[in-house]
Amino acid sequence: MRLIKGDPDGKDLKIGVVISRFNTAITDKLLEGALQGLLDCGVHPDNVTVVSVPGAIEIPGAAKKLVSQVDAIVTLGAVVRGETEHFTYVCKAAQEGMIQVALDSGVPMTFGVLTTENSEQALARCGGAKGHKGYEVAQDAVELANTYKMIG
Ligand code: INI
Repeated sequence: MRLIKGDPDGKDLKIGVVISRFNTAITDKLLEGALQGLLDCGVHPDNVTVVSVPGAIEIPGAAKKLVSQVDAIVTLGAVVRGETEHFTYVCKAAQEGMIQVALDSGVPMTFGVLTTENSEQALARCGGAKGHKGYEVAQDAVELANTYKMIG
């Protein structure tokens, strides 16, 4: 049997982070955790490119522009249901768009877009009781970049 699983070792990797600003109180925390996750994997800060976009819908487009420059992309955002049907469309656009870019490019991408009923649930997932999605998906991106390199 041949097991292919990358190490969470980022010392030779270039990583892109696409962060949306909608619900900034949440996304600022996601970014902080993601940058820490990358540092803890040994990614050099000079090898991290952060692209800021207005909202989750804009994430796939920015990621598509970035793919040729990096080994993996971390996407971060916060879609909170609130009172509006818009929630469903924003979630779907962000999710499907990211998957399309990842499949078309072959560059690994991780999905750190929180989709929650309210802000409390989101905050619990960026350094609260439910862990830190930004930190997790940053480290997942490093592992995946190495996995893809191993597959060849
Ligand atoms: N964008 C988000 O990232 N989160 C949201 O919760 C959200 N809501 O609820 O509307 C949201 N909308 C903006 C959208 O992503 C685009 O930026 C906007 O439609 C302009 O294209």
